[in-house]
Amino acid sequence: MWSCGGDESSPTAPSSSTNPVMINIVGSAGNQAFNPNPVQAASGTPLVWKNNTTDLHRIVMDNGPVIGDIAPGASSAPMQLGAGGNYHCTNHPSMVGSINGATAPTPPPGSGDGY
Ligand SMILES: [Cu+2]
Repeated sequence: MWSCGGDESSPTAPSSSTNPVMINIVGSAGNQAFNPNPVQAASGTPLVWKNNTTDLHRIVMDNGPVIGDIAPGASSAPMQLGAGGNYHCTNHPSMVGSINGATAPTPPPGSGDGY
């Protein structure tokens, strides 16, 4: 449920007209919970996570920046994350993904939900 009016199409992009790169959340376990994974995005390209599952996910970069809580069916705000890096979900520790990595990360051992 949205708390305020539907103006999601209003342009808020800064100087460039770079379209965001979408990362779909398609599961709640493992490195195949994200698609594509790894995602390829040029430095400075905004990234948007879209939650296609029925679970709440909290996406956090491994090096600190918090993408935020993403409700089922919702999308994150566009995030510019420099050159990229790995990220994970704090609600589901086996959910791991990469921006601009060569391969998808390996879920940490003992992180529960295998797939
Ligand atoms: Cu999650």
